[in-house]
Amino acid sequence: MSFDQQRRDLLENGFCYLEGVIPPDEVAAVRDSVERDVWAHNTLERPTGYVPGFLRYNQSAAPYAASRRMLDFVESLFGPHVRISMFTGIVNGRGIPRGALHSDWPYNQGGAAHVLAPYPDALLHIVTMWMLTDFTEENGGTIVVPGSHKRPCHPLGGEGLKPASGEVQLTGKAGTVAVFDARLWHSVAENRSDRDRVAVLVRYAPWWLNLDTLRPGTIDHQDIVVANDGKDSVVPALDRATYDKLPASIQPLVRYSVAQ
Ligand SMILES: O=C(O)CCC(=O)C(=O)O
Repeated sequence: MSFDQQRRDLLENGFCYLEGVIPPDEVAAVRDSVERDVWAHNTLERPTGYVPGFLRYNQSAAPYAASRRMLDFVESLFGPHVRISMFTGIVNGRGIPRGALHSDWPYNQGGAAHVLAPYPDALLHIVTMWMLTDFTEENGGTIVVPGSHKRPCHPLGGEGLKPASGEVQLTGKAGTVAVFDARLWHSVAENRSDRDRVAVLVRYAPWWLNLDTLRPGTIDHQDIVVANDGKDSVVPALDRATYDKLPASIQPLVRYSVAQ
């Protein structure tokens, strides 16, 4: 599929696929190390493995997330000086149940810091799901609702737990990256297989999007998140020693998040 078609899919349907971003002969090593480190640093109960700030523990996907192929795509939408806003290791273990349909930060109305619905019709934040095992319907390829990024809000309350008309699952070979607009309604799908589904979730932001509400210790996190109900996504800072050891290609994308 051409670059232009991928961009059109993202803008019109809310998502697209970039295939082979991690080459087939390299993806197994990335998967094994991500799976190991998600379970080593997970704070949730199996079958949910979810580790925000994953670059602190594992850098195996970093060179791909900062590759020219990825950045050319993201920069074609945001321009230069893009940032990685979140880098999360995910293992959806066998047996994980379906989750609620939602939009991601900064649109998620459940977070303390959010863009007020009705959403502006503009792409502000990009979510990328890196398939490290093949994603299938059986093992819980993420559920998405094509075109839902054009709707004014995500389902609220218990509504998100109901299947939505037209929903599909993100499927593809390991090494594929599914790219979606953060407004797109999506949810965890049940993993009905006998194997864990392994991924990293990398979110990209333009330089002008305020990421401080995600960062404990900043004035905006204190005033907008903590001083209200305190509920929102948190991205732990990178310490200087970890940052210095990151591949040089990814450093400009995460430099803003180094602990002062
Ligand atoms: O793991 C998945 O398939 C979806 C994850 C998700 O919905 C999220 O992190 O916002």
